[in-house]
Amino acid sequence: MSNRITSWHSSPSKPKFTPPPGAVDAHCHVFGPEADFPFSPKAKYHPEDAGPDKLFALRDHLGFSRNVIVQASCHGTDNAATLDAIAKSEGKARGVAVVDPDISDAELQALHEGGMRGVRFNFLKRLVDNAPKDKFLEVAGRLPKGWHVVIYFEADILEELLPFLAAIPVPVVVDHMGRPDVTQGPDGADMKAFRALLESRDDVWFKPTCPDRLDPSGDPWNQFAEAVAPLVADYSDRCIWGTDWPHPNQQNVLPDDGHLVDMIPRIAPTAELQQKLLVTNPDRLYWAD
Ligand code: 0GY
Repeated sequence: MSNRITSWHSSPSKPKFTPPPGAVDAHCHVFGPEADFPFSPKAKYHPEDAGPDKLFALRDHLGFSRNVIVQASCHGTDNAATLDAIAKSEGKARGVAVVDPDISDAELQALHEGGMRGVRFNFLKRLVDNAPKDKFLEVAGRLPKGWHVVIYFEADILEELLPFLAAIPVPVVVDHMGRPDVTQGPDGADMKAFRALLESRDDVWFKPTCPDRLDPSGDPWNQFAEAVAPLVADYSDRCIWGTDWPHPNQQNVLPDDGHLVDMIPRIAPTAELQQKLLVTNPDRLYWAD
């Protein structure tokens, strides 16, 4: 592969919104550095290095206290780069791993000790070659205590995934709300289907994240704000928020992370909602022990 992608804004603005003390950016990634942590031969994109130093500088710039680092698909099932970033965070980061479903129980336990608290199952065909549901369920049944599953899919496959989602024996956190079409508005078909999933069990969580990916109208992403705020209000105990830095695969318009942070008071307008979204909820999932 060639043409390394720089997918992040070079000088994000300072947000107007000040996150509360202890706030967690609960969806971000690290890339490499490649010299230490080579990308997977199966990676679908080849990013520039975006290591822990850059991530922690952004955390401080945006006014956050902690990170949840989600293993990105470009690193495949080798979690070394993510574990390295967690280790360098001085207790300020936890992680979500991507694993080979044949992983041993001892290896899962080692990931727990390295700060992982969940596994991610990715169903995006442009990012991964296959997503073996039966094997995913097998590994979900033997995760370390307190772990959850993070799942990434697009709205058009939600219906076919329902039996699989219902069978997952631990809490489920849905990346970017399963990528609904936010232009349909808060009562559109995609949001209705996603609400039905949230109603189907009380341990399905979601990330009201990625306006830059979901709202074609662009920054300031008004359609995203309109479609998503009611979801956060109605399910305020089950949402966590993140920047998605370094925005894997973004190439045309790179989101200003300060502007992404300024989406928070638009989807969570009260101090109480902001505290849940940024502190209480991620604490329950990632810092319970
Ligand atoms: C995201 C979104 C994307 C990429 C990945 O692991 C990844 O490569 O998650 C995407 O391209 O939509 O949440 O980071």
